[in-house]
Amino acid sequence: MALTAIILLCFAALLPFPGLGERDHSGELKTFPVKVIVINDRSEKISYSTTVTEGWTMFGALNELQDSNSSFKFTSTNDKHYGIFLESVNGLPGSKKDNTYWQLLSQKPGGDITPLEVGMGCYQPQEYENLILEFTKYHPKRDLFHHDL
Ligand code: B12
Repeated sequence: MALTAIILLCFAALLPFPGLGERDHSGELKTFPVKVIVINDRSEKISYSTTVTEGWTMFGALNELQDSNSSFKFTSTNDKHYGIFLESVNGLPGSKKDNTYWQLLSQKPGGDITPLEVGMGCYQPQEYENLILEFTKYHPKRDLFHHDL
């Protein structure tokens, strides 16, 4: 009986569980601050702070901010190919009719402001990053082929 238990334990120790026990599964994920800057249709800038855990997406960061600060609100829709689309911020929606949308931009410490190349359901914010949500008008014909961001 004891021998069977020892054999089973040795076998279990050899089983491949890749990742388990490594840093990512140790429960020691770092949390860090990010800023969310909203630039609305009147070009007013409102700056918010929130805390993000390593590996969260931008969608997670915006949800955390919404849960902790009643003056920030957003809504999103699901695109079946590209994932989560930011639809409205603080009650102001983008509109296909008016060719407006909320553009997603980022500024890392000491860096330039650049548009994100993926949606907020994929993008993972980094430490001290500024996530910028800017209400923007697009040119429908030109943007059908590329983003002039
Ligand atoms: C036109 C276009 C837009 C227009 C769509 C509005 C409209 N009424 O047409 C606008 C300017 C709003 C737009 C915005 C963005 N877009 Co865009 N867009 C395109 C483009 C050039 C064509 C899409 C299209 O019309 N297809 C034809 C129609 C018939 O198919 P459809 O499935 O109905 O198209 C819809 C979706 O594509 C959706 N959509 C467009 N862009 C995005 C981005 C995301 C993240 C989501 C979830 C949905 C989505 O809007 C279309 C109309 O409803 C594609 C590239 C391409 N050539 O395909 C990039 C593309 C889809 N967009 C992209 C990106 C990154 C964005 C932005 C995140 C850019 C930014 N930094 O802000 C934002 C979304 C921000 C947000 N609020 O969440 C990437 C997606 C990459 C990815 N893996 O996530 C693509 C592939 C361009 C690229 N190569 O970088 N976009």
